[in-house]
Amino acid sequence: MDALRLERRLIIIAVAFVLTLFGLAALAVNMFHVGLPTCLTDIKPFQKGELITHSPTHYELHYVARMWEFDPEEVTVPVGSTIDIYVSTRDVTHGLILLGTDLNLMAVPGVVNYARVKFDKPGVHQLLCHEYCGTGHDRMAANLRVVDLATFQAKQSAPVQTQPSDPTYKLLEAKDCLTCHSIDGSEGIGPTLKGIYGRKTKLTNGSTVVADDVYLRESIVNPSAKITDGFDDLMPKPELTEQEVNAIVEYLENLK
Ligand code: HEC
Ligand SMILES: [Cu+2]
Repeated sequence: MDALRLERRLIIIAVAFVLTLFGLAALAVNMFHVGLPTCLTDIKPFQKGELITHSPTHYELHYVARMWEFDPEEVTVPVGSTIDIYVSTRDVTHGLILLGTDLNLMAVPGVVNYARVKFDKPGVHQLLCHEYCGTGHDRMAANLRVVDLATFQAKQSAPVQTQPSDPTYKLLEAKDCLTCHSIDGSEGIGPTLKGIYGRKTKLTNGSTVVADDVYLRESIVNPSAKITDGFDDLMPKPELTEQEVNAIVEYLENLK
């Protein structure tokens, strides 16, 4: 008889223990907003990154990891936003951590992982890969910016490329391009870069060219090859990597 009572007591203790654990987990989720990572097998992995606005303070963010970058690389949301973050990979397994938050998700081929993060303070969070994925692993980085509402609204209404936070804008500034070239249409030591893509440019040799990718690239890496009419051969040959030249050409194509 005693053994039976003891057994019953042990069972009650065990059940109480399990219920307490569930209770604590529920408390963590509801009171302390601890996000439990979920593996969503019913969503198909996506190929493109995207920020979807559900409301001014609720966003859905699709990150795609691949060797060796994240898409999107730059995301900006206002303070107070909640973001539902979904991650996919296009190739191998990557791991995403968002510095300054609890976000830590694996990007595993074939599945979508999910976590919800709320951003209460302004700042820049770096997204990094923590799963070694090849030689470019340590280059994998992206930024998630949390800005105050006024900054966010100003950014929404202006074209993205001319934002000082744009990495290529920063590059142009760092390489002194903007001391001779404006991006707002005003004249300087050099012609304005606003609307340059597809523009008909008269050259000092009397011919006219249409500024396409090839011309833009040449104007940047070999400034003296063709001189724009009305200007002097004053542009120094810049020191740029192939990647930087690509970024600038792409930037100029979008600088309407
Ligand atoms: C010291 C001034 C100066 C700096 C610095 C400078 N440029 Fe120039 N740039 C010029 C001048 C002057 C011209 C027009 C003469 C010519 O075609 O070389 C020009 C021409 C150009 C053109 C062709 C414009 C057209 O109308 O077809 C492009 C594109 C260009 N620059 C991009 C850049 C980029 C990108 C940088 C930074 C890496 C840069 N420039 C830095 C002075 C400058
Ligand atoms: Cu990676």
